[in-house]
Formats: sequence, C-alpha cells, structure tokens
Amino acid sequence: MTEIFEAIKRSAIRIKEAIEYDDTGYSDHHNATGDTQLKLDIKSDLIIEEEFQSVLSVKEIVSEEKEEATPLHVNGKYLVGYDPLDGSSLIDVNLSVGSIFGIYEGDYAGSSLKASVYVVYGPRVELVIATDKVYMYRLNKQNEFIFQKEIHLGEKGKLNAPGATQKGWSKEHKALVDAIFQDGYRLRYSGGMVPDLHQILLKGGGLFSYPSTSDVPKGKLRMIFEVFPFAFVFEKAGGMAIDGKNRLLDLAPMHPHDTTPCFFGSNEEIKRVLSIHG
Ligand code: AFP
Repeated sequence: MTEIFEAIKRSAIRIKEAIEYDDTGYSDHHNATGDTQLKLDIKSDLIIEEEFQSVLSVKEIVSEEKEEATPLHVNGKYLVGYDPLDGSSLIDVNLSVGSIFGIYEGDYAGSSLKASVYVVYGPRVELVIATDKVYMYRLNKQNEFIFQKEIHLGEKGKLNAPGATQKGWSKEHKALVDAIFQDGYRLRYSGGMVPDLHQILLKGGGLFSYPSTSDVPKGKLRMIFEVFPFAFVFEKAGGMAIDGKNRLLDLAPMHPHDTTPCFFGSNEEIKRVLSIHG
C-alpha cells in the first residue's frame, strides 16, 4: 500500500503546480456524466494515471473522468477509484479544490475499501490518509509531506454544510437543516466536497449533507470516487456516514459512476439525520 501512497504524493505535487500555473479554461471534452471537462481535469487525470503505471500493486484504476476502468497490472492486488480534481469549477474563483482516492480490493463495493486518501489544494497542500486511523500531512517547501497529526471527530460539532439545490429538498430535509441552524450551528459550504469535509474533520465535527432531491433523486456524489473514500475517513475518525438510512460502506455500485445521497458527520448529527430520514 505504501507505494500507492507515494504515487499519490507525487501526483499531488504535480497537480498543485498545474493548478497554480496552467490555463483554467474548458476543453472540448465531456466526462462520463456529461460535465464539460476543464483542461485541468484532463491533465490531473493523466498525471495520476502516469504515476500509477509504475505501481505494480495496482491492478486497475477507474477515474471520475473516464467511462470505464483502465487495467494496469494483471498481478496487482488493488483497484483504485479516484476523482482527480474534485470541485474543479471553483478553480477560476480561486477556492480550494481536491483529489480523492479509494483503494479497493476485489471489487468497488464500500466494504472492499482498504484505505482512502484525499488531497486539499488550498492556501496550503494537505494530504490525509485513512487506514486504521486518519493521518494528516502537509507539504513543505522541499516538496515533502510532513506528518502533522491524527484526526479525531468529536461526538458533536458546530458546522453545517447542506448541499444540493434547496428548492429540490424534501420538506423533512428542510426541517432538519432549519432545526440544526436553530441549534446554533454555523453555515460552512464552499461547493467543494474536499475542503468542506476537511473543515468539518479538522474543526471537530458537524454535518455535511447531499440528500436526494426532486432533480437528483439519487444525489450527485459518486460512490466509488467521492462517497466511499470519505465515508471511510469519517468512520475511522470516529464519526458516521450514511445515505439517510443505511451505512454508506454497506452499499455497492452497479456502474462506476453510480451516485447516492450521503450524510457525513459526527455521531450526534448523524443520529439526528437517522431520526428524520431513517
Ligand atoms: P464540480 O466538480 O462540478 O465543481 O462539483 C463539485 C461537487 O461534486 C462536490 O465537490 C461538491 O460537494 C458538490 O459538487 C456541490 O454540489 P452543489 O453545488 O449541487 O451543492
């Protein structure tokens, strides 16, 4: 697994440079879900593919930017599902973005996830690895990722990050979000899943929700590339991650780009979601 983490670190350093200096414009291409790809989405995807090509333990990779999986090493043990540049539409307004990786064994079910990694490209570059615990690293001037701390969630937090188009929320969900704000929670939502969840993890807890809505009944966020890796991080940090009723890591996609409603948070907030959506 270490060689996979090292490949992710090398890609993160190259992607950081691309974000800082490359053209932020759109390409003429669309990804599997129909989004117009930024030139940076395509470049970040290529960088990661290149770095994984030399990692013999990687059997196959599947990217949010591609329709199907790409086989790499027949005798490899792991499958890697990744979103090379999540929240890339925020780059032109200079907000933080991220890369997300899920390292699976056997198939891409939530229960097959062995580790997950995400990188935040913000004022600083930070990398979080979740295995048995959740470890945070920060990039220094010499381009080395230096260990900072373990991440633990409190039982209850103070932040609320409610995603999706509000006019599509169910009445129950709207009531839940209102009640949480009434209890004094603060709104923190940038539109980038990686920095929004990183903030909740580092500030001790809270709730991030991307529910089922009238326009996207199965949510927007993809199981393999976004939802499962973060569900793993939240559970290992002492929190919970559900689709409203079920534990997210008990789900399995039928197709690489399948999405699911999702709620990530500390235990009190998730119990509250269960009492309404469950
Ligand atoms: P983009 O990659 O198109 O910017 O979408 C980002 C994202 O997938 C995820 O990072 C956010 O949490 C979510 O979309 C925000 O979606 P809404 O704007 O619908 O709340």
